[in-house]
Amino acid sequence: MIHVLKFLQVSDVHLDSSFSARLNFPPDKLKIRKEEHKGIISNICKMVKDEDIDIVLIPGDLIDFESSTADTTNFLIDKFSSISPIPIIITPGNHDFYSPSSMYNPDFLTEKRQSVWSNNVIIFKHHTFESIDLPYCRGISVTGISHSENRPFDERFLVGNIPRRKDSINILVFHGSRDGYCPPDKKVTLPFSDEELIKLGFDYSAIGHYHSYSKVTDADGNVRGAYAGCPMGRNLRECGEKFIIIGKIYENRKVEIEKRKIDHRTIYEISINCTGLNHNEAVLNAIKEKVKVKTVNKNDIVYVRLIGRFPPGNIIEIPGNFLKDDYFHITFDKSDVQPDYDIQKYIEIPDTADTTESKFVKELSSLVANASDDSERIIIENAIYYGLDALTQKSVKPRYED
Ligand SMILES: [Mn+2]
Repeated sequence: MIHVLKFLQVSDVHLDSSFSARLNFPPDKLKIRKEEHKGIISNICKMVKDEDIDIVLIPGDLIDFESSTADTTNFLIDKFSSISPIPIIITPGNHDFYSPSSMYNPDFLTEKRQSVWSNNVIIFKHHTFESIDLPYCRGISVTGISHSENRPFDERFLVGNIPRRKDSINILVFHGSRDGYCPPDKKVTLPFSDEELIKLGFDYSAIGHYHSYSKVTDADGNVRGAYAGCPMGRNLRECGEKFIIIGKIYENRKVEIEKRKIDHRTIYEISINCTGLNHNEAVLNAIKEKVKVKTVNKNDIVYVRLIGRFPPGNIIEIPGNFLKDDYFHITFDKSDVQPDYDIQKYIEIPDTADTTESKFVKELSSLVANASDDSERIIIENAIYYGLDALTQKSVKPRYED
């Protein structure tokens, strides 16, 4: 069967946003990564030409307004005009919301003596759903909505009826929160459920906001919408493979989508438990082994978090060049490793010289000796560590074994 429309969907690029400080990029690597971030746009434009894409769908957060620069705006305007007349549909999100003083307003760009968006770039500007027909893509109608400044999207906008064109293939494009998929600490905006979306009757919905790929299918297993997620990772909440979507819509309204990786690097967060590793080389070996298993190739970005307990007084030392040549970038975070207490030392303190810590350890150790079974013994042993954390470090960190 021949498709009637081939689309490319990308969102949540967040151009001009900062990269996580925790990834600890040295200046040269950060510079490369920033170029690669912009390179996503160049790659997309190339794909549009190479793969005969009919339309580009961008459901929001293309750019971060708070930190955006005129340079990036001009870059986008230039790149997008290079694929004219292929339509590029933009429905601004909560990070690139439409406002009179936004780069999405051509009058504002003119005022600032910047060039304006080419005719193939279609930007939705209103806080309500609108439909447009596309002269370049016959029989296709696109419906979209824009986020705007100071107007929260708390209501369930997808409940009820959003007009569609009767004889067209109808595509819905928006930036919103699918119920049940919102990661912790992510803003809920323009919330909707799968049922609400499917009931609207659009042939396909291109959705932005969440940074992971996910698709919405109906009861018959047909694809009815999808999040591409962000196309490349910038921080530890964006670990793992990231994608854009290439999709095809057929005459019978069936939709086929394919996720495509366009960033050649992946961020991995790997935890190494140091408990029971009582010398530095053992820690280095454990890192080496696990990192090798969990990563894919030399292009990757690796964040190693050491956790657990290490003998008190000993310091984990990671040589400056450790595994550096094996990856684009690797960084080690030791800040979660806690000292492993020498319980015997507290028990051996004579009663006359007792400290609060030694009294506490002795008391609980006698409970360990009298524990009725293993599970009770483990609970009391853990309590000794938690108590020592509280007494010596004024904070309690959960033990890995819990
Ligand atoms: Mn967003």
